[in-house]
Parts: sequence; structure tokens; C-alpha cells
Amino acid sequence: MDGHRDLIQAFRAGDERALARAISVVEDQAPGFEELLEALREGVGSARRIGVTGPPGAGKSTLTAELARLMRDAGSRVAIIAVDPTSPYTGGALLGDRIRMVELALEEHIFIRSMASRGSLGGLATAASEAADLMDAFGFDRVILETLGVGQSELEIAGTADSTVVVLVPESGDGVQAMKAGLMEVADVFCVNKADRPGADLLVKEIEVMKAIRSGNTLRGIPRHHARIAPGGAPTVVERTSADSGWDVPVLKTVATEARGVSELAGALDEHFAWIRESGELERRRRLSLLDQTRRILVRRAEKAAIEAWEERKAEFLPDLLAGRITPYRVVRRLGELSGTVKRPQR
Ligand SMILES: Nc1nc2c(ncn2[C@@H]2O[C@H](COP(=O)(O)OP(=O)(O)OP(=O)(O)O)[C@@H](O)[C@H]2O)c(=O)[nH]1
Ligand SMILES: [Mg+2]
Repeated sequence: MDGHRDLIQAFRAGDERALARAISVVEDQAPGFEELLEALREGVGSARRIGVTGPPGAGKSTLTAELARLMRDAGSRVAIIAVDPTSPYTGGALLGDRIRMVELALEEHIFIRSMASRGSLGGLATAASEAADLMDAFGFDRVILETLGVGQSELEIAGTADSTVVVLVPESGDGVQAMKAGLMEVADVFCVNKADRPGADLLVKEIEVMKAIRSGNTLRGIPRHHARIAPGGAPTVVERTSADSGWDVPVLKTVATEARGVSELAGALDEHFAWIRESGELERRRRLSLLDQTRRILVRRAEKAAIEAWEERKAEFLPDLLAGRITPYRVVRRLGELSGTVKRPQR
């Protein structure tokens, strides 16, 4: 914990290596990580958080890089979190992409961090939003979270952003896929990337039609929004109200590899931010995020305690469990009684 005192000092002095180390402490859930986060909360809430999500290979990283450059050139300090990327921040990418990202990482005022989901207890969304908090407290003006738009935890991460860009591409053809994956609900701005390829205009139309369906212009009586329920039954923050409360989700075309359309994207994000701030939506989203974060921290602790109790005691139960003399439910009841993590069951 003494190490953390030095770390906190270096962080407050503006040393980027301290920021990187603090994120590692959080990612590893090393001893004292929650205290570290608590000590470094001053300033959290100042940065604008932007989510960039979409199917694999849609050009999210390329677009994120160009957006970051543009914001940097406009005078902002930009931090990027790439969540569980298959490319190109950590490799697995074409050489050219990797080189581009390394170049970006070396540029002034852009800080890049990737995070992997493997084994992160309590969920990636929690770790990613905690990393975003650190970047925010460190003094970055913009935090961009790139996540793959497939799966609950990825959408949950998008749900922690103030504005979320959903990136789709013509060749996968698939507005419908996006709708199925729940991407429609999280989109504040749609980006049809790879607009240099055929089919971009068609996809734009498809998205416009789906927007109309969702906002009830075409079909009446279909619930427009419903809170998604995460595995385990906990409601998540990803329910968005854009279509209900007056924000018309723009559909833009970009060619990320040529930085085409990126300034329009930045403009749309500025407009969206101005709108959420004025309409009270920003406050609502931030409030939901805070509640959600608190719930996730609680669940993470409970999960940790339960796993520790199980690891400590399982040797006692295994023979009876495996021989069928005791049910898993009884084991859990007994563990609860022993560790006090759950209410004592009635007999
Ligand atoms: N033709 C064309 N290619 C693009 C465009 N944008 C990105 N690409 C290429 O598409 C490929 C994937 O781009 P990435 O930026 O890595 O896509 P991603 O969505 O981050 O990919 P993952 O993180 O792996 O899901 C790369 O080879 C890019 O050079 C574009 O606008 N037009
Ligand atoms: Mg990527």
C-alpha cells in the first residue's frame, strides 16, 4: 500500500507512467486497488466519454484513431481504451494497422490502453469504467472506449459512455444484425464506415428504416425501449432514450482509412453532447452510470467473497457432493451459513 502512496503522488503530479500503472493495479485487482481508485476520484466527471462499438473489423480502431487525432488537434487531451481488441492495439492485426496504432500511441496528448476480458472478476465493464475514471481524474478531456459490439458486457461498456457511436459496414450487409445484437438501442450516432465500398447508401437507408420502426413511426404498439436484463438478472444501464426524447440519431458515412467524414462525426458528437447536457439527459445517464457502477462493485465483492469461501471449504464438501450424499444447493446453504455471506436459510 506504501507503493500506492508513491503511485498516487506521481499520478497527481501528472506522470503518465503512474496512470498506466494505476490502470494495471485496477485491472489486476491488486491489493488496495479500490482504495487507490477512491484516492484518485477527484476530477472524475470532467471528461466526455465516447463509446465506439460495432462488429469485428468494422474499422472501429481506425476510426477511433482518426477521431482522437482530430480532437487532439482541436486542443483536447485524448485517452483511448480498447477493450479486448483482436486488432490492432495488441497484435493479431495486419502489420500496417499495428504500425499505425504504435504511431498513434507515440503522438503527443493521446494515451492508449488496451484491456482484456480474460479472467477479470466482476466483469470487464467495471474494470473499463474504472480505467475511464482514472483517465478522467488524470485530466484527459476525452475518453474514447472502443468495444466490440457483440455481447452483454460490451454493450454495458457502451452504456457507460455519454455518447456512443455504432460503426457498421456495408459488406456485412447488416443493419438487421445490428438490431438483433442490441446495437440500435445504444446508438447515439450511426457511422457507416468503409463508405468507399459498394452498398454504403443502401445500408444508410436500412438504418433509417430501422430507426423509424423503433421510434414507432412505422409500426405502432411496439415497445420502443426495454431494459435489457443481464445474465444473472441484473438490469443494466444500457437502456437509452434518444429516440423518445428528441434526439434524432444521425447516420453518417465515413472512410476511416482516409479520415473522410471524421470531422462530421466529431461535429455530430459535439451536437449530441450539447443536446444531452441541455436536455438533462447527461445528468440522467451519469446518475444511472453511478448507480450501475456501485451495483457492480457490490456484486464484484460478493462474488469474490463467495469464491474465496468456496475455495477454502470445498475440500470438506467434495466427497459428499461427488458421491451424491449432498446436493449443490445444500453445499451453498452451508457455505452461506459458514461465511455469513447469505441469509441463514430456514430449515
Ligand atoms: N476500405 C476501407 N477499409 C477500412 C476502412 N476503415 C478501416 N478499414 C480497414 O478494415 C480493417 C479493420 O479495421 P480496424 O480499424 O482494425 O477495425 P476494428 O473494428 O477495430 O476491428 P476489431 O477491433 O478487430 O474488431 C483494417 O484493415 C482497416 O485498414 C474504410 O473506411 N475503408
Ligand atoms: Mg479494433
